[in-house]
Amino acid sequence: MHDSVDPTREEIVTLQTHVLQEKRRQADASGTLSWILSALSISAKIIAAQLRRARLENVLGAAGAENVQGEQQQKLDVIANNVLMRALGARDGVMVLASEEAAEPVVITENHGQERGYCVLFDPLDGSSNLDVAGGVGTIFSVLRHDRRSSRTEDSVLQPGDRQVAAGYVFYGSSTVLVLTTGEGVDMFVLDTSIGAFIRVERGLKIPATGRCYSLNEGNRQSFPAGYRAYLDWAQQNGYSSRYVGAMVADVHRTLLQGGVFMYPPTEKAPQGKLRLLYEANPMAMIIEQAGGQASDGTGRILEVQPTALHQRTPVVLGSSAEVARVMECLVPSPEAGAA
Ligand code: AHM
Ligand code: MG
Repeated sequence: MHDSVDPTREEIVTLQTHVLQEKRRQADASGTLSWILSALSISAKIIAAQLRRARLENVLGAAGAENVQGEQQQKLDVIANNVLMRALGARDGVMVLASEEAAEPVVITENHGQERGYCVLFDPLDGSSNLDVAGGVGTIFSVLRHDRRSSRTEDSVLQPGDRQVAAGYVFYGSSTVLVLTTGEGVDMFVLDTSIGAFIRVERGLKIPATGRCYSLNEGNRQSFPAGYRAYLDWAQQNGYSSRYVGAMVADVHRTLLQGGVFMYPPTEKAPQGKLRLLYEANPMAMIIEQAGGQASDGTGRILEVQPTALHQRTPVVLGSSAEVARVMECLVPSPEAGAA
């Protein structure tokens, strides 16, 4: 007999439905977080549409200004940033927005006493140097509950990553994929452009425990600390593959699905690495940990780092548990290994 699947068991769940279901599960939810996630979803759809038409509408290339990190802003960095600022800035309960593209946090609601405010931090268009070659790029976001103990409203963004209430990214690749955690596992959605909705394609996503692949900018090898060079020697002697897109979202997405380790080590030019703690490393670390992997800054958990500045950088080592552990062994040799 033909082994048919009962269609009533094959739910169709959009991101919107998913967020409503989550809200119902978290009995105390005011609905504010749902509104924020819906603003992020709308932003992702607008940005995805803009990206597809970028070459046709001549919005590729530099915007002519540098951002606060001294990097050339692409026109699409500015467009994506404006979309997110508009979509999120209008939502009730958003206290502070912070972006890679803005020097300071933007205070939306100057009301320190408000009960249920949130801070949303984002990198509007990560990997934007890939845009001119139609490469993969992404949006990364982190949501924190507003900390009423902070001395100024804007300082509330300076919380360790383990206080994130939601985090995720949107990968604009051959399809547009949104990966989300609200602290109870990781779910994945794909944009169905024919109906304009993100459809859930994976629940409780788990990263493979191992993966024979490393991902980092090997062109910087000469200036990596010795431990990273030792790891690369070990990986190459053991038949590992190398994969590097140069857009964190694309590299982390592949690592999440296929296993392996993604790294951005310290270099001579960038002694703290290149990636930003609050809106790149923290949200990715939460996703990876929620999927059963590990995320380290080379000494300890990224999510435990107490931030001191909005745009501070951190080294990043994240991915499959066994692979991160292997890198850590090379970075912090065990006393026995040293004695041998
Ligand atoms: P961006 O946020 O300005 O685009 O920079 C971050 C990007 C990451 O996506 C990627 O992992 C890294 O920079 C690549 O840097 P490099 O070219 O030094 O390898
Ligand atoms: Mg970035």
